[in-house]
Amino acid sequence: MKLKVYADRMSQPARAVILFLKLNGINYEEVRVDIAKHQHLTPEYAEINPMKQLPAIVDGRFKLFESHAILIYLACSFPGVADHWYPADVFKRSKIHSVLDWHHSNLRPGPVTIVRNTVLAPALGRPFNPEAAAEGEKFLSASLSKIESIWLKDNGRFLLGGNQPSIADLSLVCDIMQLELLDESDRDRLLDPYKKVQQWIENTRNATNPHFDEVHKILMKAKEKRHNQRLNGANNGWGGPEMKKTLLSKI
Ligand SMILES: N[C@@H](CCC(=O)N[C@@H](CS)C(=O)NCC(=O)O)C(=O)O
Repeated sequence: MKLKVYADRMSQPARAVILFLKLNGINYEEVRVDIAKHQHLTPEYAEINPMKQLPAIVDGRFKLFESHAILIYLACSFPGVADHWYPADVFKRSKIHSVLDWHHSNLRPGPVTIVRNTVLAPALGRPFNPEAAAEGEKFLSASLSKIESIWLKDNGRFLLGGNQPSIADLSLVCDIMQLELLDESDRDRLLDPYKKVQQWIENTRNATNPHFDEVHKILMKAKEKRHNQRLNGANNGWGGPEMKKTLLSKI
């Protein structure tokens, strides 16, 4: 039975999983679970992922949630996955686990908090919350500094050195890419001080294209639509009825 991936491409960890599958030519069926329509909260989906979050996979009778665990499972159980994604060497593998564990409670909350309390707030039925967004910015800056001073300190192309990316690069970059939803000037302001991070994002993108751009197309479309609405002077921004419609069809 074909591997099923439950995903909404507006979700960062879902994009990381889809990107990995595409890069490795793994045959799968993408089952769209629309977060905006609360499809992840249905009892049917809870049977697949009791946490009611995306992504999740079903491989035959085996069900799995949590994107890091999914990436590791896929790397280990499908033939033909190149070693650099999740090396057999226990030392290299452990270094990947270390980055991934750090990612969950350090890098991830920054972009999530910023985007949720600014551009997505109205579509999520929440008020804008500049204080929370500012906290998110602090969190993000601290994490980007750590990435530069620890994993990119020797100017390697990827987080674990070497010339090829691992699952850790996919996972972390997909989270940072969520900043594309912000105003261009805000995104640039946040990333500008981190030249090594910018270079690493570009390295990962180049190493994984055309799939990288394809999985992120949904973000770019949402961003472009917002930009056009602003140019047309539509008085609705992210909170207005038009953008709300766009986002609700995309997040
Ligand atoms: N640690 C989880 C995070 C999953 C997660 O937060 N998914 C979000 C989308 S990015 C979600 O499903 N949110 C809906 C909700 O929590 O109600 C993973 O890496 O898979």
